[in-house]
Amino acid sequence: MSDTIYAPATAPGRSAVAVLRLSGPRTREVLRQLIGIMPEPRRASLRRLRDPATGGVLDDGLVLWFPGPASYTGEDSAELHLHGGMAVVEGVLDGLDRLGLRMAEPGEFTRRAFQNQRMDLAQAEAVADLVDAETAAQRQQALDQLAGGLSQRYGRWRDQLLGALAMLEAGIDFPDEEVPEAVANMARPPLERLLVEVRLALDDGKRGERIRDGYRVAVIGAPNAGKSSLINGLLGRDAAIVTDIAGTTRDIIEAPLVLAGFKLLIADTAGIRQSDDQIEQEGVRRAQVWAQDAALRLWLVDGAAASGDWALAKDLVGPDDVCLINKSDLGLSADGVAAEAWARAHGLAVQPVSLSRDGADAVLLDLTERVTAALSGADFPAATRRRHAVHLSEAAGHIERALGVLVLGSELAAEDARLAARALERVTGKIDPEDVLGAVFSTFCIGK
Ligand SMILES: Nc1nc2c(ncn2[C@@H]2O[C@H](COP(=O)(O)OP(=O)(O)O)[C@@H](O)[C@H]2O)c(=O)[nH]1
Ligand SMILES: [Mg+2]
Repeated sequence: MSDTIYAPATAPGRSAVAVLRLSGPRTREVLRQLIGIMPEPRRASLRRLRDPATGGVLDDGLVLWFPGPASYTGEDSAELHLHGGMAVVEGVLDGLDRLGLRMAEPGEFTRRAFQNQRMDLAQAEAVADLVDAETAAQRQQALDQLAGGLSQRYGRWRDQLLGALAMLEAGIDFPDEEVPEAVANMARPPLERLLVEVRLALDDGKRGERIRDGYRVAVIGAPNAGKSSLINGLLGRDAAIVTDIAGTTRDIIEAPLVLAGFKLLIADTAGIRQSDDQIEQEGVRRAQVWAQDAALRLWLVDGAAASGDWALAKDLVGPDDVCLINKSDLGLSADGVAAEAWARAHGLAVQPVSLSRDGADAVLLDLTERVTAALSGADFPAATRRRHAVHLSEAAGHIERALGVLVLGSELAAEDARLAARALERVTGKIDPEDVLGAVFSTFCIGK
């Protein structure tokens, strides 16, 4: 049986109200010692809390009593809504400690909810995501995941897989005559359909992860193209140093930006060029890595230059990226002409700007459209964390192998179908070992 835990559920520090939570078999007894007569279940009751040792008054507050199993954790639990002064909260925490209760680990309330089957692992992750949500899109995704949006998708795939598996297992039971072949032929179409569906879901541009973690936009280009000017224009503040000295920005400056309810992470990077300076070389290397991982690259070119520097960063961009030909106020020179021709030939969108004349506003509008198009979608995303995507592509691999060995007999294919089902089940935590659960719940805050 589990012990009884407690933790503040609100942020530490002075506040109007602070909430403490308790969960475990001793909750009822401890409440009685603090407040005397038990309140009605699930109704807020105003009570005087007293120190069980001295009888001294600790606070007047609202007490909520949630008898298990119909509670968040599935156990007997309670909430104390106290005045948010530090001495009040400290006093009650001390009292709970002296009564022999234990301070909860991060995520322990939700972990108990998971263990008592009040929610699955994907829903537990959604609780953490909701607590961390900073944008409307993050909030919506976390709420949908909490309501079962992700779990239902994986549950449906698993059911389809188990249907095919049942056919394969029937084939194993009839090892002679034409039956195995007939069975194998029956199992093929559902497995093929499932594989197509899973591959499609995986190929969604990491929509769910990018909503949760931020849509990463790398600003790249040769030194002096205007990268730092663009960052400052997009953020509306001086986040990066702008000078006419090439090589000023050496480390990556990452800044969050919210557009149309989506979180973006914009990075100012070191200008791409050959350099003997070790620090600058490292900066260029980091810029390249960041640019490769980004969802979108904004490639800046000094269009008024005629140095050939425009070509320094061209190997980092792809057809879905944007080429910004900067300094249009100075007129177009050889670099601008060459970059524009190259960019058009390679499928990039090309936009002339003058960042010293409010050019960032047009870029902001374009970014808003791009992030909305990239991250909106009808279905709940297949993965909102790397963990989900890893298990899903594992499942796809097994389904593919099952299809490949189908001609050799049902038995081999059944084994792979089973492994695919396992991989899907890991997402909702049906079969996860302790260490995986530990990794998930340790990222929670105390009191959740
Ligand atoms: N004339 C003109 N100068 C610009 C424009 N944008 C940036 N600059 C100047 O170009 C220089 C380099 O800009 P910066 O943003 O530091 O470039 P970075 O090295 O790519 O980060 C600075 O002196 C800026 O003031 C522009 O649109 N027109
Ligand atoms: Mg710079």
